[in-house]
Amino acid sequence: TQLPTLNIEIENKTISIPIRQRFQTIMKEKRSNLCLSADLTNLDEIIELSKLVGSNICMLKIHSDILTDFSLDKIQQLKDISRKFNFLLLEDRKFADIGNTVKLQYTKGLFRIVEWADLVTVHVLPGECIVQGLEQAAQSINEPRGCLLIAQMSSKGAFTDNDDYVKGVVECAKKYSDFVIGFISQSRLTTTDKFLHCTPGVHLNNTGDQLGQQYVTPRQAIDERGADILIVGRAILDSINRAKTAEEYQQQGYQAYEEIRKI
Ligand code: BMP
Repeated sequence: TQLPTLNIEIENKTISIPIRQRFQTIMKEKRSNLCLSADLTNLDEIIELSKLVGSNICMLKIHSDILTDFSLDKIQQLKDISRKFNFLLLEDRKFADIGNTVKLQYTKGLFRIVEWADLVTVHVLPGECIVQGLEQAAQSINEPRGCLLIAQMSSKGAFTDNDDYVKGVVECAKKYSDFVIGFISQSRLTTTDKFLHCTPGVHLNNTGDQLGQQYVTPRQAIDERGADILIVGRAILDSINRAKTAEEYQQQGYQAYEEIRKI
């Protein structure tokens, strides 16, 4: 398999940067390990928000299937902003079907996810064929693409709380490590720095919601849950000043990341 790469023109020379390396460079350059989970139902609002917090985040995560005004034009605008502010776009699609079906879900339909999402999330429940299907589909695009495997979930009673399952997910990541650049996780799963651990369920003021979400603080997420990237949604979205709150999570998150991971 070919490494997913981004072709960038520098002084008329084209260089290729694998998506994993690009992610790590963005984090270092921007001093940010904050992924904003923009769980809003209006893409125009997400576009405005992404300009407001663009300099504070290393990644923006969306759920395109909750948007009431999705269009390929608007998603292109968001993609342009992500390039301007230098953050990745993650579609939290949570693919969970057989290889052939996910290939279609990734490339076709209303959303044509492969055309704009740098990264997607994937359940490995169907087995490694799901990753094969997505990786194959990604090769039709002349831009780097990658995925995050959902190893563990933040919600109460998650069935991912099973050592054998998690071990299987890690094995799958190792086998397809060109396309799989990390995990959605609640603990450190590998000793190498190769895989980025992205952890949702982060909030400074709440411990959970009414529907099973469980929160830890940014420092706990990094120290106790092994996170590299903090995925933060309502803590920022529901705050009075989203820009200021995003900056707080960026600063607290990156400071803890530097101290704990000793990068
Ligand atoms: P919030 O910070 O508002 O609770 O949002 C968390 C986000 O992360 C949601 O978009 C949710 O779908 C996602 N998420 C999660 O909360 N737990 C997981 O285990 C995996 C997720 O993708």
